[in-house]
Amino acid sequence: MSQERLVRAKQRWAEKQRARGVTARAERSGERLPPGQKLTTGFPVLDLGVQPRIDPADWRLRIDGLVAGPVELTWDQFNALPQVEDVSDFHCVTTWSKFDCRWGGVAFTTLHELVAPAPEARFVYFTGYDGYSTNVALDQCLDDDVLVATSFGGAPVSREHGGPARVIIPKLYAWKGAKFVNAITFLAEDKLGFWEVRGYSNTADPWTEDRYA
Ligand SMILES: Nc1nc2c(c(=O)[nH]1)N[C@H]1C(S)=C(S)[C@@H](COP(=O)(O)O)O[C@H]1N2
Ligand SMILES: [Mo]
Repeated sequence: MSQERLVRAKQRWAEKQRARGVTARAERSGERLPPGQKLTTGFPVLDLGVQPRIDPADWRLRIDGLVAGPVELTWDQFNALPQVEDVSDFHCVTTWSKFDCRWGGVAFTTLHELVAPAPEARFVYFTGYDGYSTNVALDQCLDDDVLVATSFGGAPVSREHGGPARVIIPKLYAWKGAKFVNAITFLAEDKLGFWEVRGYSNTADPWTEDRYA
């Protein structure tokens, strides 16, 4: 077969497969959807039954622990930091995933630089205004897709989804991202968060179905 005909034949085959939804199925069972997850187009809400209402004038983000310069940022100070956007997939341990979430806010690495953690700091403990907490190894937080997000899809993060600001760590199950975030603490020793003390995995890798400890 000539190369031209081969290419045409492949193209027709690809179009047919796409029409039959093969691409979508392959994506669901293949590389993009972690094992045991189902794709959702909605955006379920998971919280502790409280959605704190925080006026931006009262909002604070404290960053402390083993750092050279602890800070307590106001809403204006936080928003004056360099802003980034990142599109990522969202995987909840209760088996739903959402693709192509466009988050905007401040990169974790920016906050890390701002407070200059000591070399002994190897863990991060996040606290939310609702009393939620979660812990993550510092090296997991330093990927450039880890954000303290204030926008979703170009609009402010809604209260139900953790506004004014929530943490996003795309490579881990979503419980590792604190909604309504209020404090970020750098620690030398790991300290288990809300779900981690209740049997959820400490490492939370969706690709190995690392769900419960
Ligand atoms: N403050 C706070 N953050 C939280 C939670 C919570 O209850 N409180 N739930 C976690 C869980 S289990 C998941 S799956 C995601 C859910 O985010 P969503 O409600 O925007 O879907 O937030 C995580 N962060
Ligand atoms: Mo979750």
